[in-house]
Amino acid sequence: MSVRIVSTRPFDDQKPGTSGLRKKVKVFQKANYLENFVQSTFDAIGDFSGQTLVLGGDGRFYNREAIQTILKMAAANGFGRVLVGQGGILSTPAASHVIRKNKAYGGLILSASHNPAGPDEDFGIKYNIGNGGPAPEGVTEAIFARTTEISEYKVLEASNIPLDSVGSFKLGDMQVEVIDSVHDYAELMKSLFDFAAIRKLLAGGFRIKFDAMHAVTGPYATRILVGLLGAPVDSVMNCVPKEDFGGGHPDPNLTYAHELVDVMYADDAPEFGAASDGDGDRNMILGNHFFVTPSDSLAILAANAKAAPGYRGGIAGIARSMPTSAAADRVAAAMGLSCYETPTGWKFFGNLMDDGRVTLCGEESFGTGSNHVREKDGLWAVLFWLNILAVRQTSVAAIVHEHWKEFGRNYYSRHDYEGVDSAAAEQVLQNVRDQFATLPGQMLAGREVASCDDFAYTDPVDSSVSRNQGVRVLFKDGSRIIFRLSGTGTSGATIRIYLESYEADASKHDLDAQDALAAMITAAGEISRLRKLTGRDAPTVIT
Ligand code: G16
Repeated sequence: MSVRIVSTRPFDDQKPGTSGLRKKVKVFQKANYLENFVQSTFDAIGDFSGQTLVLGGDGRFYNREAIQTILKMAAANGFGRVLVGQGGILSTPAASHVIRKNKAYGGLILSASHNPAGPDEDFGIKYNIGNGGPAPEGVTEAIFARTTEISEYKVLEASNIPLDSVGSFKLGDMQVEVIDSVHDYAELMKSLFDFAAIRKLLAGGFRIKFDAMHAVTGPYATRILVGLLGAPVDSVMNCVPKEDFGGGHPDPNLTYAHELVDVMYADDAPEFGAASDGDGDRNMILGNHFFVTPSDSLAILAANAKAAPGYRGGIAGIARSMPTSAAADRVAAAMGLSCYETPTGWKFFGNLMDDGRVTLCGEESFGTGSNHVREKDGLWAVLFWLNILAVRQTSVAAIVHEHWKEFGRNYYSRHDYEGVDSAAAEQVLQNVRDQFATLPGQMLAGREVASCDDFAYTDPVDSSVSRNQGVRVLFKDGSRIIFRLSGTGTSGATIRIYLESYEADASKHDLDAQDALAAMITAAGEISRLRKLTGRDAPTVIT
């Protein structure tokens, strides 16, 4: 087997976004496109000779082909060992755990998360560092810089490795271990949660429904919920990963997870429902006829953390992304804990966790997790909720209502306008920026504007600064309107508008969030002139 050095030319569109490089499959299939990005990553990450790389993906179309290419490139570039998930499957949180457990140098995760899959849809690749978390901006910038000047890549001339059963193979001087995709992750979950109590809850007739949306969590949910916790087989749905995710959009929200939503809002609905996304890091939590917002979920997990054995000793602190509601801040204040507000993107939590400042982290974008790995973790959140329900012996809705009664309710909603013309989307944000000087002091939606800014974050651990992370209109009563452009889409632009207002009075906690926020929603449209610029009358998705 010999190493081939292939000449190549840079592509001008390989800048990683919020979470790695995401493009249409057809783009990744262009000659040298994947290879350029992988070689640029290898060139940028330092000296890994003889070290271990973790490799796996969410099983979407092009996963298997990309894995074979990357294995041959890893061998040619001097890695000592690659741990690859069986069938090429590793959920994002499982990959994070495998990196940490094996003290790997890093990992390549092949996923475009919740974006649709198939020959005409999306593919993605991201590099995670040795702590198991997404590469911080310094690393992604170095990778991007390398993509702009790359002139050759290295690949081993070799046959493909069989991925479908666990085994050990040699690829040149490099060892390839095809590992069970679920085992290590399931062991980690057992160490954090009271499996005996959850098993008892489920055996007592507490009915659950988990929707893997034809994506990566299927094998994990089946082994853990059905195999280890004894849930009936029909407690899981869409649990065989498909290369096109069944033609769906595996984003666990009320719009895209409608199959689960229909089950949870039917007359004979189970007590608990949950869904995860393409690569297994997002989660949506539902009760019988009840939706838990991701922001509330983070706050509730924090307030009830001691129910789970893994967190019985207490939590160090909480972090949330800036657009996430301040519900968790109230819990942190009551518990005497620090609460950090970071830009959107799980990568910003890594330093805080590594430095021991926070245990729980969460984002409004259906992401919750803890320092057990360095990624958000969908099934972890499901098990945490089941553990709390097993201890408290009440319903999801009752837990949330009691939480609001104690801490107040942060009414919250996100309005997404997908596939908008990029220039128009930029202008929507600019329109608000143009009023930064005049808005403060004005009344908007019946509230006084306190200040406006472009959110900037200084990492308290390494002092790195990230600017332009969202346009904020902050009100005197704590309400907020935030405008941000998505960093994960692959065509056009997606405008996200995040709306939040706080209500302490428990007699006013039963409004529909859209009604409670109606005046703010109108105000957001007016100050941004969104309708005129985009031609849109209504959001594509409301969560
Ligand atoms: C990714 C990041 C998340 C982030 C989300 C935001 O999620 O991992 O930390 O909250 O993007 O996406 P956007 O920039 O579109 O608002 P995922 O699940 O796609 O990897």
